[in-house]
Amino acid sequence: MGELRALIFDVDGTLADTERDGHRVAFNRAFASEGLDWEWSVLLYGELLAIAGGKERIGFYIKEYRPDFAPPADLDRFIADLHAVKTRYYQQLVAEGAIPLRRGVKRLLKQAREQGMRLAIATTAALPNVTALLEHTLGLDSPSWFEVIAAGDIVPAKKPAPDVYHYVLEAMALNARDCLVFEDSHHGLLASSQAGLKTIVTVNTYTRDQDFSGAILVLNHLGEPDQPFTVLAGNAGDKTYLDIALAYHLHGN
Ligand code: XBP
Ligand code: MG
Repeated sequence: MGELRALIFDVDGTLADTERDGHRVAFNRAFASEGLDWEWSVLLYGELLAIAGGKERIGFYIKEYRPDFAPPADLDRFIADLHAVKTRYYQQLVAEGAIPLRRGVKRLLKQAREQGMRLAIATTAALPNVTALLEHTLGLDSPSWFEVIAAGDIVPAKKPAPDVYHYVLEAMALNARDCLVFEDSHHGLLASSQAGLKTIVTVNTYTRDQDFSGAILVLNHLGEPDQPFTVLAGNAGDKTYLDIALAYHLHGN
């Protein structure tokens, strides 16, 4: 058993509910502004979330849902340009304050910092989207709270592949047994578990029916002293919100 030294966070769905009212809306705005009659409903977007990464998701949609679409000669370029437009819309939404942090996230990050816990991020989303979200929700200096922000195309194989977690562990020179991960999705849990990392899951509306059997604890959210979490699987003892003491306890078990 290692000593708990670092917390590693997923972003989308974990730090904030970014997907339905953030990424999805930004994709739709980009489609409209590029003259495409594509519209990703809340329901359809739930299906498309099976594909991690914005560029990969657009490519999958074209292939599987738009047989009518005549692809341009350089499809990768077309997708990359469309995704760049989407990234601008996403950043606008973040700047407007449309995407708040999930319950308990700010408190836990602050406490972790006060106690000298090392922090990192492992996400499939593009780096500018991650830094924009952090800056607007936690302050301009907050990206520097994280020793490593592994994002987007930093590894070729995105979640559910474990590569992004391997990248973080190597960059921090840590063993998997020295860390705890926070994820919100089955794909995310697959990625972290395959890297040998103990994982706490906070579900959201898109992920609550997924399989989290490999997680050490599954919660509806991290909770606050006056807003207790609900334990969906695992054992949090008599705790009602996730703090560093509970993180140590879960890691040691
Ligand atoms: C996040 C994703 C991302 C976002 C879109 O997954 O799947 O693709 O939906 O981000 P995870 P970009 O939470 O597992 O990291 O458009 O910036 O790629
Ligand atoms: Mg996620």
